[in-house]
Amino acid sequence: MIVLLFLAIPSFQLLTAQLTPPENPDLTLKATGNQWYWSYEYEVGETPLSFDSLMMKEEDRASLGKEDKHEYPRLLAVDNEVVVPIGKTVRVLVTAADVIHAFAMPAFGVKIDAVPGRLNETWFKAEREGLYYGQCSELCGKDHAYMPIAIRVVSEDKYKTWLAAAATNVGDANKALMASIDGAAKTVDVAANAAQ
Ligand SMILES: [Cu+2]
Repeated sequence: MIVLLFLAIPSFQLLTAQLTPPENPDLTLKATGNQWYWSYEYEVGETPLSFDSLMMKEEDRASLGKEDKHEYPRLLAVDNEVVVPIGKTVRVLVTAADVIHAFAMPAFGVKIDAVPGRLNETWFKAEREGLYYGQCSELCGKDHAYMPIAIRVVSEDKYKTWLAAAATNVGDANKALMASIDGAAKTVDVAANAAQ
């Protein structure tokens, strides 16, 4: 009992911290799990931006400009990444459209169930630019292993440019963003995924 008590106190504190943003979020994102991909919605402006994010097929590497297998690993790379600004508190609302999934991003310390009919809330604040990968973490059917999560953390300027372009065409916005990152000196490529 005594040992359990000592474990319980910090555990509950950590649980609360994981679910409560430390300040008013700068951006709210909604992630919806589907069999078998994620769809995202940005709460921005009058019309929310929304798009689907599917695992990249190997044959699409060239057309997506994602030939670099270190940066875009097989089974983790997606067609459309979530793009967020660095150093901002991002609230993530997580739900599912069909069965239970789970939104997990180990490098951000985020893992939360995506339950149909229920809106779970978590948050993160990315401190390094780069491309981060996570996976669905609740067995959700035959393609459970093939619905990765990819979040790209970029500077505020790049985020704003991307957001404006994404309103018309997400695919083109992503290509322009990738080009602007490749053009600049790459300080961080695939960041901190070793934390997994
Ligand atoms: Cu799943």
